[in-house]
Amino acid sequence: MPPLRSVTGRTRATLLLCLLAAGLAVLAACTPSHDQSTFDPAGPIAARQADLFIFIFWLAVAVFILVEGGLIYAVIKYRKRRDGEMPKQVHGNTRLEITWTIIPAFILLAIAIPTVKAIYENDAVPQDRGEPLEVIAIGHQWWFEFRYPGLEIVTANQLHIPTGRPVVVTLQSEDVIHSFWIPKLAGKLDMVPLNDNHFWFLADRPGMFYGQCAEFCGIAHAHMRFRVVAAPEEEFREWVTDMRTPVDAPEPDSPEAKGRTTFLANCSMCHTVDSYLANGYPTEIAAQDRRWNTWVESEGDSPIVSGPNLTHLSLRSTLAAGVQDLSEENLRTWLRNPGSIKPGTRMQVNAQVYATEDNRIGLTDEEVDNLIVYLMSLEPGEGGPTVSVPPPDAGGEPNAARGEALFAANGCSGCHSLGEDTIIGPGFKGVVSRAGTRVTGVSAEDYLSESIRSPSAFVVEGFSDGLMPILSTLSDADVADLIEYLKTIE
Ligand code: HEC
Ligand code: HEC
Ligand SMILES: [Cu+2]
Repeated sequence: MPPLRSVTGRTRATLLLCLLAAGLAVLAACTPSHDQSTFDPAGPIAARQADLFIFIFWLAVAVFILVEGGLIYAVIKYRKRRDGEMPKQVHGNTRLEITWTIIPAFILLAIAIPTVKAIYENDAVPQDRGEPLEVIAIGHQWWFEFRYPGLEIVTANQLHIPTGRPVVVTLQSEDVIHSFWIPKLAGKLDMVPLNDNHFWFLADRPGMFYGQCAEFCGIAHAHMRFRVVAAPEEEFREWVTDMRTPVDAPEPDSPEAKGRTTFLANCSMCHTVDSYLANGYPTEIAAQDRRWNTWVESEGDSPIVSGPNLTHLSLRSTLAAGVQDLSEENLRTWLRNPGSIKPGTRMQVNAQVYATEDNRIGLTDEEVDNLIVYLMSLEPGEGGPTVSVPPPDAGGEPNAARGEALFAANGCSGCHSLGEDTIIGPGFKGVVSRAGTRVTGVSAEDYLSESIRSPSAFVVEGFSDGLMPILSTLSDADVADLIEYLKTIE
């Protein structure tokens, strides 16, 4: 290394400037007006964490000034003054050494008391702030799933909560370790596979808060974000009602209708769009488990993986797990080539529709346009919340009217017309009379109930397997009623 003297005045000035600029950049990270700043807490958990940080910070500043001051004092006072002359050599000073052992012990105690207190306070869900809202947050590579077991809602990447009421979160992970962090509200806590973590938080004021996975979990870790929308109780209730309200059926032959058909054929194996249905919640949970297991069993090679629930997508404000705003333009870029927004998404790696030469979507521009119109039309319709299917008849007789309700409520009509036309699955005109002739030795009833329960058991010629969803929530009575309804389709 050249001696320091050779550094010219100009380089030194440049170096100093660089250092100052770097310092300024670091300080700028502390501005409370940043979306991910911890210096602008919006709830008690984050506030306690910030208070602790500030307290420890000033203690550290005091220690820094004392220690560095002592150091600088000693360096100047006892510096070498004349050539060849050794300064006075000293060894040990019991009194000083005891002092500087005791002082740090007291400092650690001063830090430990409020820290332990805050740990206990942050652990106890407040009893006087209304009934806690229960949420299950699940980390996936690279997006967040949110389930509301009490409200039977499933969504992704955007968590809605009421202000002023505690939210109790169960943290889970499907694949690797992720970490749940909403800088202005709470965190960080790890999401560990096969080991649930629990915590709670509360938003004191309404707002759109930024969340981020805080664990290096893979290639798109930095692109694994989410939003928390905190709104007054009434607004939150409106969102809950919206999420339980079906979309209006698209006009036949409209771009939405065409987009829906493209979606059912290419996307619905990984994405659910109708969790507002009567059985939507348990159905989606079972479907996600199945998608995930399919992926694991194939060692990552299956055309099906668990994907974000897209029910009422247009109510969300972001795309690709909080990375971009939701807009038609961004959707187009995302659908054509997800990797241009987020490298390594399983959507592009696994979906059949991207198994093209250049890994771009294997659909025409028109099909993509229709898909976009369809996705943007996913919003609560005029029809009001889902009419639930009545309970099965007590007598045990199959009930065609109830079967018709089940047919609509479970989305069968999206894929099966009542005529001869194929939508995604065969049209159901005369389905019962042909059912008995489909497979030799299998009666019509058995064929139909098997086709509904495990669609892969018999695959109709000319159709591909894996498109019809497995509706594991259908009871025996449900299947009997569905068949009774199919019998009425001439
Ligand atoms: C192999 C399963 C799979 C298929 C098939 C698939 N996707 Fe996806 N999709 C995913 C996964 C996984 C993600 C999450 C990507 C991420 O954020 O890392 C995703 C994300 C999305 C998102 C963003 C959701 C959000 O909230 O950020 C949209 C929109 C979407 N997909 C639409 C589609 C459409 C339209 C199709 C059909 C052309 C499709 N997907 C086919 C797995 C799939
Ligand atoms: C996403 C599209 C989709 C949905 C939703 C769907 N199906 Fe299907 N269904 C298919 C496809 C594709 C086939 C043909 C391939 C096969 O046999 O698995 C099929 C086949 C069938 C068959 C066999 C028909 C025959 O001609 O042999 C029956 C019965 C059936 N579906 C009933 C239902 C019922 C009842 C529901 C609602 C609970 C339903 N499907 C929901 C796509 C769908
Ligand atoms: Cu992560």
